[in-house]
Order: sequence, then structure tokens, then C-alpha cells
Amino acid sequence: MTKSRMVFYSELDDFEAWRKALEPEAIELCRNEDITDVDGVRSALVWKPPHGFFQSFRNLELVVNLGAGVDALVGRNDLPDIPITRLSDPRMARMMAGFVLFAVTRYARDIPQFEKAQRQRRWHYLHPKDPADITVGVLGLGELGLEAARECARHGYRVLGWSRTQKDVDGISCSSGAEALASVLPQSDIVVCMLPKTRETDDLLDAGRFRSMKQGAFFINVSRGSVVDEPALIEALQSGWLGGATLDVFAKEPLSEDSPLWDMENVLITPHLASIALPSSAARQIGENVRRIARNEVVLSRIDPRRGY
Ligand code: NDP
Ligand code: OXD
Repeated sequence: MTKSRMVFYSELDDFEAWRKALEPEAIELCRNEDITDVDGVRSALVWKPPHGFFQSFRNLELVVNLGAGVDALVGRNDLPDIPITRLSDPRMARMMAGFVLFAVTRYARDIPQFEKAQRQRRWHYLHPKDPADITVGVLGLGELGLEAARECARHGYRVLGWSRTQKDVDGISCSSGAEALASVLPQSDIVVCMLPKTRETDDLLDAGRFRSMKQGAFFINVSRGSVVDEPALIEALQSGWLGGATLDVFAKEPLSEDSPLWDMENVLITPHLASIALPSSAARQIGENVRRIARNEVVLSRIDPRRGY
């Protein structure tokens, strides 16, 4: 079988693991610096490539974003006019759902209070609440968001899901559009942000929207920091309006050393790792798309640069 050559760029992901995973798909993955015949490169697997990266690859037919969120690619003025796809991998969605369930459970079961009591050598009994009495609002019902919302519903929480277009999902009370957000936020005990970074979502969660949440509500952000007005979030946490936050993503990453968030007792910080692209399961989708391109067929999981995701 003739191999299709693909160029790789990522400062975070393991080249060797991706090279091996793509071998059975008849894809020859190469690092940019190892390529001698640039015209033989048909596709690119990239995470945040530097500006101008695509310029020398004149025969590129497909760009695969090495992740789910494509905000680092869309909006650039150096992209070739060819299909751009995102990774669409059920195992990546499971990994995200596991992280969200952990963060939701931590608040639902009052774990931060027990951590504090333990440091004080204090036996602090709080009767566990019925999950059905806890409302989790999930903003964004995409591939990862929907799996996370379903996971919460499976564990008995009352789940409200919000998205751009209307969904109908068993066990989740769905709503859509700007006005519906004003109803989801005040009802939720825990708000989980799973929205992509786009022009519409930038700073969507601002001071007014944090104020519209229940006093003492918890906030979990696992999508992009830009969806949140960070100073407004800090203010809501410092004033005690919000009970706490689990933050995996930030407006600027790495989070700067002098951010007040580091020292806040009611904040749990993780360094953008709620889920990752897994070579062993994502390789098949990449192979399928490379074959589709070769057969002149429509690719799967193509993103819409105008929509932003
Ligand atoms: P998708 O692109 O599949 O889905 C996005 C969801 O957000 C859709 O339900 C969409 O609505 C909704 N949405 C988009 N714009 C709006 C809007 N203006 N108003 C209301 N809803 C909107 O994303 P995924 O679920 O796969 O992933 C979500 C994000 O998670 C990614 O974009 C990425 O930023 C982040 N991520 C973070 C990781 C981490 O480790 N922290 C790892 C992987 C991803 P509709 O369904 O109507 O189109
Ligand atoms: C992604 C991410 O979007 O890891 O895939 O943030």
C-alpha cells in the first residue's frame, strides 16, 4: 500500500507515539525538520503551529488539528484553503467526562470542606445531599460537552444543557440561544463551561452573568479561559458570591505567577489537562480522513472557520 506523507507539529504531543499509531493507517508521519521532499507532503497534523508553517507545503490537502478546540487555527491568515478537521475521538470525550465528573462530585460531596477540616484535625460531618437535588448546568453540548453532561446525568444529577442550536437529549433538560442562558445560570448549583473559544463566546461569562448565578454556586471551566472575564471571576470568588471554582484553562497560559487565583482557597487549578488527544484511538479517524481525501470524498469532523468551531 502506498503511504501518504503527513507533517507533524506539536510542542506538547509525543511524535513517536503518533508516528507509530499512524503506521497501520498507511500514513508516514514526519517532523518538519526531517522532510526533504516538501511537495510529497499531503496532510498536516498540528497543534499550534508557528505562523507561516503551512507556506512551504504547496500540495497540502488536509489539516488535522491535534485536539478538539480549533481556536488556535481559525482566524489565522496563513491557513491554506483546504479542509481543516478536529479530532473526534470517543476516548477523548470519556477522559473529559471523567474529569468533569470528578470536579462536580468534589463540590456535590463537599470535599473542599473536608480537606479544610482535615487540616484542622476536625471531624466535620455533613450529611450527603441527594444528587437529584443538585443542578448541574453544562454550557456547550458538543462532542465532549454532551458526554460530560450525560455522565453527570448518569450519576443522578439534574442536568441542564445549553448550546447554540436546540438539542433533544434523554435525561438532560436542553435549551439554546442567548436568552436561555439567563435561565440556566440562576438554576444551577454547579456550572460547567464546555464552550469553544469563538467571537460569540469571548468574555461571555462576565460580571453580570456571574452575579446571575446562585450565591455559593460553583464554577468549573475545562474549555477555554477566554470564555470568562477573568477579573470578574476573581471578584466573584473573592467576594464569596461564588463558592469556588475548578479551573483547567485560563485567558493566558501558563497562568502568570502573580495571578491572585493561585492563592485562593476556594480555587482548584489544573494546568490544561482535563483531556488529551490519544494516538491509539484517534489514529483511525485521521486515517479515514486521509483516505477520504484521496478518494475525493467529504471528510469527517470538518470545522467551519466562519463559525469558529
Ligand atoms: P464542540 O465544538 O463539539 O461543541 C461546542 C458546543 O458549544 C456545541 O454544543 C455548540 O452548540 C456550543 N456553542 C458554540 N458556540 C456557542 C454559543 N455562542 N452559544 C451557545 N452554545 C455555543 O466542542 P467539544 O464539546 O468537543 O469541546 C468543547 C471545548 O473543550 C473545545 O472547543 C476546547 O476548547 C475544549 N477542550 C479542552 C480540553 C482541556 O483539556 N481542557 C481538551 C479538549 C477540548 P451547537 O451544538 O449548537 O453547535
Ligand atoms: C483541545 C485541548 O482542544 O486539549 O483538544 O485543549
